[in-house]
Amino acid sequence: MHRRISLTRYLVEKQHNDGRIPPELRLLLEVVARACKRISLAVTKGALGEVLGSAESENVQGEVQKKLDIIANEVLIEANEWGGHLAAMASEEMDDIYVVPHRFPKGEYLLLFDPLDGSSNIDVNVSIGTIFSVLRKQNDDPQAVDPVSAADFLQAGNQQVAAGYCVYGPQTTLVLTVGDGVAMFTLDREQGSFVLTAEGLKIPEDTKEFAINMSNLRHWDAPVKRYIDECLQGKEGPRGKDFNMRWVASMVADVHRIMTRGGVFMYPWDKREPNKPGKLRLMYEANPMAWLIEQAGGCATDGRQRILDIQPTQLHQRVSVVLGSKNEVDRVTRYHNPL
Ligand code: P6P
Repeated sequence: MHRRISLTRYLVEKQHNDGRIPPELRLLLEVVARACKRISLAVTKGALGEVLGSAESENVQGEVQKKLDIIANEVLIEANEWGGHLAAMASEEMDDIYVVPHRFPKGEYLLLFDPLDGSSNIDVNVSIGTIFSVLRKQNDDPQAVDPVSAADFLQAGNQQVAAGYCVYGPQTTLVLTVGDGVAMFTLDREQGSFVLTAEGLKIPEDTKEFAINMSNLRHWDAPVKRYIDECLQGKEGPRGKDFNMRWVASMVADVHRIMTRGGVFMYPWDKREPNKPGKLRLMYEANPMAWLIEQAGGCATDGRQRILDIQPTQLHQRVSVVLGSKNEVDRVTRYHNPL
């Protein structure tokens, strides 16, 4: 067991000892973690908190919003808007960016989040989570009419300065990177603080576990069908080993399993919506998860290119995702890019 280091102490040491993060970024990450604690409390209340069920509204994705989606979004906005560390926020649950109101001080950071990923699992008590990504506002033109716009958010994932997720499961666990590896913090509910429980996470380069929604098999492209078919053939097939399958349908939970024991997660393009590159969102799902996975020694592509190198053109654009154990992701990418 680690010497008991709180998230606050971990971030202070990153700031002072390593010079890794400036004070405003440390404040931002502490505020996001505090918001995740509040979301965790709302989630664990379940039916007792009258927070289950649909909000009878749709988000920009055309998906029915759950009450907890909206609660989580509001918690993150209210926690972060007054601190002076942000210029604006973007969320899966909001069509447009949220510019920090004039009455509050402004900062140089941009915060993006999926406030509650895995909503379809909320009402059935399966793990869900918050995903967040931090960018730095690039152009600082004080004369600009609009101090910040959606265009400021359209930066490739390789520009992130921090990324993380919080999974609300049997434990509430915050997983974070600021670019020098991945650390994991478990919420001590008695103390009300996140405590460092693992750092320097490393994803095994090989795995026997894949995560994909098999019900979409008939809709996949040939390279994905080939990869999954070879896994299903087991030790008698070309892979020479048996595979296991897991699919939680909460990206946060599936990625956390991979972060903890390896595996490969896939949400590829499929022909149900041929004009969309995939289901998952680039800016606040794929980019933060891709950076975390790479920081832990894994790989993350859209089947053809590194996710973190994709230059976004729209705030809510989607992307295919293949991420996890390096040698498996490389294989899937090879199948998409035959020589
Ligand atoms: P499907 C949750 O809605 C989500 O965005 C991801 O968390 C998850 O991996 C995926 O969608 C599940 O999608 O089509 O299997 O329900």
